Amino acid sequence: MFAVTSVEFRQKTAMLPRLPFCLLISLPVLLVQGSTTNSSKKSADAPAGPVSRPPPLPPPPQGDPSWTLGLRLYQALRSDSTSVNVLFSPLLVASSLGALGEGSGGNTSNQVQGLLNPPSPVKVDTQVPERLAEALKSFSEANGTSFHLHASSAVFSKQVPPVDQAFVKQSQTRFRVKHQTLGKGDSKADLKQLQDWAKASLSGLEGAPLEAEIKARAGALILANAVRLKGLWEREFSEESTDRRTFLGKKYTKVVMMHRAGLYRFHEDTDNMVQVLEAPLWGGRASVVLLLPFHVENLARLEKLLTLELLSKWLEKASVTSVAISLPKANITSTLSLQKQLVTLGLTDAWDQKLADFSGVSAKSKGKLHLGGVLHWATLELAAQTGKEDADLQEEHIDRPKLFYADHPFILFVRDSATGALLLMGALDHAEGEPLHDEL
Ligand SMILES: *[C@@H]1O[C@H](CO)[C@@H](O)[C@H](O)[C@H]1NC(C)=O
Ligand SMILES: *[C@@H]1O[C@H](CO)[C@@H](O)[C@H](O)[C@H]1NC(C)=O
Ligand SMILES: *[C@@H]1O[C@H](CO)[C@@H](O)[C@H](O)[C@H]1NC(C)=O
Ligand SMILES: CC(=O)N[C@H]1CO[C@H](CO)[C@@H](O)[C@@H]1O
Repeated sequence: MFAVTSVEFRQKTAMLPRLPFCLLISLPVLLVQGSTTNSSKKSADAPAGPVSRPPPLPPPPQGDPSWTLGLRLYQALRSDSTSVNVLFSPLLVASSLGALGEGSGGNTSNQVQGLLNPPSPVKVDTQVPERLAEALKSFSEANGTSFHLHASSAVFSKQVPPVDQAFVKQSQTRFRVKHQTLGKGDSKADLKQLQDWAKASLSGLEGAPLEAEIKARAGALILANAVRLKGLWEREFSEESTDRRTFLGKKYTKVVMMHRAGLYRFHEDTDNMVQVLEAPLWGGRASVVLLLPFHVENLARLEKLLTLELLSKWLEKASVTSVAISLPKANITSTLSLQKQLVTLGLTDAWDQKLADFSGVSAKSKGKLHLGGVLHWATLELAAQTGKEDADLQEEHIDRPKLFYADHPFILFVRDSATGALLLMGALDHAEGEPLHDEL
């Protein structure tokens, strides 16, 4: 039933002059293999399965606190041109800031609100805490179905006055932020404690090293988030581990590419020269959105274009299309200290012992309690697996697929289908692999 032929692929690929010649020859074969891998299994007796119709679109990014914060934070991080492979959870950062906001007053509180609401004129959405709590719940319920997720948030305190128990309880039940105490040791001991927490939160995985220094003075509050996700596709990709191709990132490297031809939400913005693809994860509770420039380039041009309006438009325009996808098998791992970026975005008073108002965290907070750090550990695994092998999926009728060949840097999002919230945002600029010396 698959209308995919090598001839069609050759015609397609021949129109892409940037692809090295060696890829032109072998790509069609692999894609066809990928698309036909056990497609016959379900075709005989499969009636209209539960996933036969495209599920309804999630709520758009505009107006969602995780997207509002996520996009601004992403752009602040990427304004540093040395940034490589950034990844973070806008939902977890927003929730931790939301918890802190509940413990703050005055200008500190206003500045936190400013991060979670659309900019000038700040229109405060009183539903922000509820929205965040609902999104956290939705993602946690998708764990084990659409992805394997490990996620923790904590507020560490260093030699602080007694902390209000109502704040502790509210942070934990609503925002899933646990209160932890940093020991009396020096900054080296603090760092060790934080890194051990991150490692345990990532279920034993060693995150990337933290570049920033941690100097927690007495009265410091440190927000920490750790997230590790492995997505499980609705439909499996094929991979041939011995078949290595070139990823044209910061450095050219040899990587394993995964392939699949199928029906996906897809949009091509020819003015901005970017392809937008949304691939559902198993069970339909979440999806991965990829933004890929038409040609090999670093992501700076695309990043300057990004606004919530444009993203919402792209996601809305994406329609079910035959697409032949190739993705690198890769991990994106990133450890971040977000102080500089949050200051740039307007969170200024919280860091200053004299200006910070954390009266909701402790009654005796004046002149002492302040924000000492916002740390973030994240890792995402891009692999070929699906959620369940014998999912009752309908056969797809693929016709002259568009090529989505991600052999160069792309931006990626993981969003929740029910609430539309943004669990992860990141960029793959460099894929680990054997370096290629004779650059093409
Ligand atoms: C809050 O910020 C405004 C504007 O920056 C400033 O005029 C005011 O004094 C601040 N209030 C407090 C309590 O610090
Ligand atoms: C997801 O499920 C795994 C395995 O059951 C569990 O270890 C992990 O803590 C869960 N993650 C979250 C965020 O609940
Ligand atoms: C990604 O990380 C996982 C877990 O550490 C590992 O098993 C896998 O081999 C890694 N994938 C790649 C492509 O390096
Ligand atoms: C290409 C391939 O893997 N084909 C397999 C599909 O599944 C049937 C049984 O369900 C196998 O017999 C085929 O070998």
